[in-house]
Amino acid sequence: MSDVLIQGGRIITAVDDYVADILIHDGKIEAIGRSLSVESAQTYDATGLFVFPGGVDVHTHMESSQGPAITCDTYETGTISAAFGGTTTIIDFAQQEKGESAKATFDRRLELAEPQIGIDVGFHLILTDVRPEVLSELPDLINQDGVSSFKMFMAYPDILMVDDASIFRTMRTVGTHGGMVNLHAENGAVIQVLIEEALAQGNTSPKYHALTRPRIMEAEATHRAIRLAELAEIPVYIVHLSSEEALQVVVEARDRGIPAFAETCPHYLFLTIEKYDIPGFESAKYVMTPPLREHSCQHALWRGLRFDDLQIVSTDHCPFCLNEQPLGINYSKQLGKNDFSKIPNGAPGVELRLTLLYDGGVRTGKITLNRFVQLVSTAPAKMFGLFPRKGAIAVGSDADIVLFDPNKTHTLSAATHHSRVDYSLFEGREVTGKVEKVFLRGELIVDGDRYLGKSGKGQYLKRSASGAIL
Ligand code: DUC
Ligand code: ZN
Ligand code: ZN
Repeated sequence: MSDVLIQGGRIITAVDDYVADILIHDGKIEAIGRSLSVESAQTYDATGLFVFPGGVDVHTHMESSQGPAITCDTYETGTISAAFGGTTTIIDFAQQEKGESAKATFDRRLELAEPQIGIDVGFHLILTDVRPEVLSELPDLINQDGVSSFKMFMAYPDILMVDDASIFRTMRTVGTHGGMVNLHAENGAVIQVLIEEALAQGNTSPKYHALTRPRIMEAEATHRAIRLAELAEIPVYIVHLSSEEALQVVVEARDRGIPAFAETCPHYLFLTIEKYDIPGFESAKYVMTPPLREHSCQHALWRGLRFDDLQIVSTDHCPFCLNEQPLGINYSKQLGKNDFSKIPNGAPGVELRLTLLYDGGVRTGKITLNRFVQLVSTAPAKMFGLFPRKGAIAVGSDADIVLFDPNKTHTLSAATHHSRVDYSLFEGREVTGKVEKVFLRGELIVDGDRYLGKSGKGQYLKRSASGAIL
């Protein structure tokens, strides 16, 4: 592979902002300086563009089962979509089947993903069946396989939910080896009561998805998760935090010095609960968990992002088509046409994270440019054991680089995105700031509208157990 030289761009990292050239050799950043020149290098002019480290999205669900439903992006299409959005690393999920060993779960997922991925990929392991023999496998997964984070659900009884004892046992085991526990924090048992009550009253429309998942039940589970972690003396990471009340719990813990961390997602920052008032089944597009919240929560979330009470913006890309055709009913929200509790939970977004957060966060003055890079790249890489290989523009780091035009205005639409999903949460929204070129380990994989990457060229990332200390 020939050397690559990116000239004259404005390099923005989590802490820096300066104009310089970047020389790439063998997929790594070899040198950063003024007026670099290497005759044999393939040269790109980045004058007038921002140069970001590749995005790191630590929460995606590619070809992932949810009961009878399957997310509609394969590892191939999902990683292409991510690449167009300036994301060069995802951490996806390997979900344990009941009775399955943790190692078999990981092996099965890696085998499925590896030939397809166009960007680099790691896995969190979702534990659904915390038997003693499963716990005894976790140290090797952390230390040998590079799976250093484990997700559990406090929601979805009888399907995914694990009890507090299982969470606590996992925390103790994982903590001893420097791993991280991620929690979907909602009180699943109480939510189940509310769902049954709603259905018994004949309330079957998508809106009841939101009405049966109250903010204080997210806060209750968040509190429980953090207290369990406190007792186990390990850090804890709350996924897809959506509500002001849950955030208050995180803030309170952090103020006491507890290593509690959390992410939020663009849909909670830019969309509100009113979407469920759209008539008919169209509002099923917005059925994700937790649901969209009231506008007041958005103020709290932005404040959390600014003050580092929230550390990461991930997408929770979990796409299901609105329509049954062409992919089939199992890829579609139509599974819940007559019963909101059967609508597959999740929404797309892996392609939009950088542009949305730049347009709606940086350009509006809610966060700084450096904070933007911290939230979408550097902090996720640090939190999940990938830094400084990922999340940095520094000598020796992987040359995962995004050239971003801060002035280009474009309109978001399902007609132009690269996911297989048949809708966009942000259809018709005009945004300013666009990914122009994306390099993965020095190779140009996105050039404007052209995809130049290849399936299988992405690498599985063994992550270190560092985590947590940002
Ligand atoms: N939780 C997720 O993290 N993703 C999709 C659905 C859910 O409940
Ligand atoms: Zn979840
Ligand atoms: Zn998710």
